[in-house]
Amino acid sequence: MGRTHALTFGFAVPGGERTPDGWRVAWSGCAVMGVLNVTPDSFSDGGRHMRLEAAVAQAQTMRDAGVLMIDVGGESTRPGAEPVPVETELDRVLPVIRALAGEGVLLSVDTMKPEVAAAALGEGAHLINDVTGLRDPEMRRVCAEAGAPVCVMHMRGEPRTMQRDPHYDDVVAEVHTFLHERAEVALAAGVPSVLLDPGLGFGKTPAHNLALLRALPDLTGGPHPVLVGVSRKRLIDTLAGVPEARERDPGTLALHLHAARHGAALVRAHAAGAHVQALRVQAALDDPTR
Ligand code: HH2
Repeated sequence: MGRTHALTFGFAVPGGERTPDGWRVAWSGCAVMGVLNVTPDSFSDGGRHMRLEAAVAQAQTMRDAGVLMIDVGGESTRPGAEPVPVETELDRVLPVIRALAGEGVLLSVDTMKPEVAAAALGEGAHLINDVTGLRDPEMRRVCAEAGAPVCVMHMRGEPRTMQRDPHYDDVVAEVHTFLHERAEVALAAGVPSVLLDPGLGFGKTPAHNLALLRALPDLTGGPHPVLVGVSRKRLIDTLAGVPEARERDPGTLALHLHAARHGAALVRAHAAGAHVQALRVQAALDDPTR
């Protein structure tokens, strides 16, 4: 069996157990965060789940496949993406959160905006996935007040410009130090628990991404669960020559299985069912009682 990971929430959540500190969701080995983008322009699933029925059906399929949580996003963060106004993001995300709130699966919201986070948490979301790593102090306040955990991700710059010649003296040290510092700040502000994410593809060259993937044991050996997300990203094209994003699931699985073997608690994936299956097989291989 893999290592046990846990997140603490300040409110009752699906699969959560009451503890003196709040509600605890624990799992062993690597679980799946299914991606549900309610956007017209996400790089691999843009426009596919803009209708509410399509989004709900996709979420139910992922839940039934066995994902631990579903990450709902209303703003693309692909390299070069333009920001969307708060109202637009709210209009995309809130109906989906409302529809899924009773579906018995943890709901994360992929947003950089405290207004969107607050409204989504008010409608039944459980966790905030902030690709800016809580840059905005208001985001910390919103999450702490609601009792919601945060996925703290590392990004160099902003999506519009982040892939313009990113530079680090020591990418692994810089990213890991950033994540540990942001985690401390978040916990000190009252956020009940955090996930850490090295932010693969966010202001990083292929060499930076590979260095971070190879250094995962340094990050996963720490006190916080680690999320890894390379699903269908350009890195797979660079490594294996797959220009079409939707054809990158085999390469995604190879990298996510590596992440799982090196201690990742969650992988963020579009092909959620394939990931649940592959991770179960890998976990069985690693289980000496089988
Ligand atoms: N990657 C994307 C979006 N959000 N969040 C975390 N924590 N980690 C990631 O690696 C990550 C993320 C980009 O992928 P996707 O959501 O498919 O595309 P888009 O940003 O175009 O909607």
